[in-house]
Amino acid sequence: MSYPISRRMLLGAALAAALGVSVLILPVLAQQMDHSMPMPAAAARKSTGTLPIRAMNATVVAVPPIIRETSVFGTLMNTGKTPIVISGVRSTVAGHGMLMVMEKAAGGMQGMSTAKTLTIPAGGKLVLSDTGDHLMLMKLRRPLKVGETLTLTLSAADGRTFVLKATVRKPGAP
Ligand SMILES: [Cu+2]
Repeated sequence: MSYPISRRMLLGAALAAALGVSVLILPVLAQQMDHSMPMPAAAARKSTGTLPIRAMNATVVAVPPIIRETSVFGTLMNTGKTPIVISGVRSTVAGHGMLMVMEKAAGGMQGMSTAKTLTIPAGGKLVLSDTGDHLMLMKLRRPLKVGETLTLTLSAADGRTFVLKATVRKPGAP
């Protein structure tokens, strides 16, 4: 059985497209699989070091046991010379953590929404509060006790982390 010419050309084009795609993909796969190859610049910058952060008044807001999520406030100082881009927060007491920003919605109302990153400017600070940027711990695995210190891990896009010790406090308490 012979296909009409248009059909053959279509098949040929499909084959060429498939080949073209594989030619593009293969080097990428080879780089990912062969660890002896020189790493691309972006991956080479990956680090496991500690972020140059100083934390002040780190607070996990105390919530009734029935509430399964809470906020984290405080001030994060960047003691380094380059901006710190925080891309995640986690803690063993929570199923997952989120980065939050306050935004003005269309009606002028303020609402919080998730953010992929929060940035601490070089030599500057990021204030985490109930009216601005903050962190949230979701799916809490156990009730939190007022006065206990929780360990949170902040991570940056470049792979560095910072262990944040935060005290559980009632809202408004110093
Ligand atoms: Cu929130």
